[in-house]
Amino acid sequence: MPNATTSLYSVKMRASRGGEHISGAERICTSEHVGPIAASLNERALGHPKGTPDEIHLTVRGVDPVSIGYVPALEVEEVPCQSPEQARDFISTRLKELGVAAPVARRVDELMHTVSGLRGAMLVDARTGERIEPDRERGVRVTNLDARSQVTGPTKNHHHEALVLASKVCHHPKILAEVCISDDPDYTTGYLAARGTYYRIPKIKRPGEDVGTRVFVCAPMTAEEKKELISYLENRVIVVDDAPAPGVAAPGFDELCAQENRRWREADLERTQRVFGTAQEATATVDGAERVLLSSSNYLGLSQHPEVVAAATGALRQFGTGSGGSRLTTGTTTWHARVEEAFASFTGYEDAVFFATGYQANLSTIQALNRLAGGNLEVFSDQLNHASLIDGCRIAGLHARVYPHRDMAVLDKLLSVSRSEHKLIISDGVFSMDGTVAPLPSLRRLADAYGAWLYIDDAHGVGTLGARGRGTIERFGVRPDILMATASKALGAEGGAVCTNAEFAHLLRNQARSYVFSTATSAANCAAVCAALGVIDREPVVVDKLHANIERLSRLLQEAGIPVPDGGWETPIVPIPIGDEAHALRVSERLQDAGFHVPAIRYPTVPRGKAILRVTLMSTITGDQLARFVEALATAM
Ligand code: PML
Ligand code: MG
Repeated sequence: MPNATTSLYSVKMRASRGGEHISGAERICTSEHVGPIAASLNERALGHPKGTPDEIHLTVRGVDPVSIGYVPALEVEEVPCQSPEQARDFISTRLKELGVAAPVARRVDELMHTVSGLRGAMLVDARTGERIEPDRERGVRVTNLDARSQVTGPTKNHHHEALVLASKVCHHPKILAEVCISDDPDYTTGYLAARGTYYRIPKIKRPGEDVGTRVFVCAPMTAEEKKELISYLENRVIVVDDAPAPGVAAPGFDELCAQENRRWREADLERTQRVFGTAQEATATVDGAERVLLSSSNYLGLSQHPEVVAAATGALRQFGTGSGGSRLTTGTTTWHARVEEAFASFTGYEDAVFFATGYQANLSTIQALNRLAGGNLEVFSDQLNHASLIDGCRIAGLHARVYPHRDMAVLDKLLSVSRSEHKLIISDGVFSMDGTVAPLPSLRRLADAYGAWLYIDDAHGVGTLGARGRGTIERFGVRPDILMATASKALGAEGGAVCTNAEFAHLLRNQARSYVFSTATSAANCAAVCAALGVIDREPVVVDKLHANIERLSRLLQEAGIPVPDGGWETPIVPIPIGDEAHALRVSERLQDAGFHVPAIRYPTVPRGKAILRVTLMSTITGDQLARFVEALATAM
């Protein structure tokens, strides 16, 4: 029923993965803010360091404005605390000052440090020290609250959210005090709130310590009063009239960075780099030790091919190292013009536009396509697409409709209900983590049926698929409207070429931002790419060698009882399923020790519990090396 006064809504977000809680947040707002707030809470859920949720619940519920209570924010006082021991002393002293008997204060301290993992807070009777909440497993969850000063951001503001919550809690006459330690292992500031003051206590726990809970110390109550209190905490809508808290300094730059890095590490997202002392050849020096290299994208070994190196050296002598500007200023040499012609003729398109990296090519091309569509491009994107395609959509402000990996039935359905004039289907040609190939014929058919443009990023297909190494387009005999071919993988150099019709190529040269505003890649790099394309053209045997290695590895794996798809693998990316993250790391370590460099790929690059070893093959790896590898793999697993 429409309200006589302003309509207010409560917007709540709850995100989980496999049933496990990841994050939650809520806001109260007027109708025009519902959309943006829901979007920002959704973004927060998706960007949470604990991982990508598989379920996000967004609830929007009308709130009767007359029922809302307004309460003042607590005054914030910073406690100069140097250690968890000092924090405990401070809390027990303060509780005693509030009239809490020593044994009860000790009981609160004990609960704070032994109970964790509750979704809600514990209620403790100030006279007996007993827990009085009805559900001990869950505690009492304080919800339906917000602040007037709408402090929001893409990440959680612990302090502000806690201040708002404590202000609601302590406003109730039956609450004598609230004590809180964050359940975030990295967030070491906690608080005690009582009598209008929020005592902010730094170093309440040690970083990484697995404690975290809230205790509400309550005055003695009748059963009826307790019911009323719980209903207030859970259901009563409270807006906290907060002023920006004085004296609460934001963490300094260093501290903020350290916090974020720690969070990343704790979430198991931190990665380290391997340092190579030699070229990307079948045998390479990795972190000072010699290893058979089974993780490079130098699929055809062209980065060391004498012709490729000679071409780069010649151009280096003639043009020097840098290009001195963007393609539209000084950055176009004869080699830049030649590399674009070479790509166009290699792939059979009217023209090609060469960017410094494939990543830049995808970003700017999607942006330009959206602009071409008047800002109304509707994008349909495979769930496993490369980050550069996802980022391209994001940077263009597009919300892509994501279809399950290679699921043409779902794509068909999504396209059939689309009302957009301009539609774009984007897909990797070869998927970089699972080595699968996009169903190009079906994609082309659907694109034609629904009047969509088809964009294929064939970074891992060019040079590796098809008898002549033209990639997925040759493998299927299908022509996308836009083909992004990279020079950085099978071609052994750097850069990304957008192969397309003459008009769109012309448009890109004028409007693609990373082409216009980024310094061009060097002439030497362009010369290397031209030579690499020439080698594949003249000596398709390098491609045959790669195909032979893919077949050989598939056979060896099968013989060793390691799962391989029917008919064997088709691309040089061969994922070995392991499952458990820790086990994958162990297997990878054991292989290192046995002389093979194969990285473990873990969540979040692949789903949790689906860790793989990602083997990539080069044409230069010998049959003997592969046989020894599979033997070592079987032992390591
Ligand atoms: C929580 O994570 O829920 C509690 C955060 C405590 C915030 C303390 C502060 O910084 O004021
Ligand atoms: Mg918390």
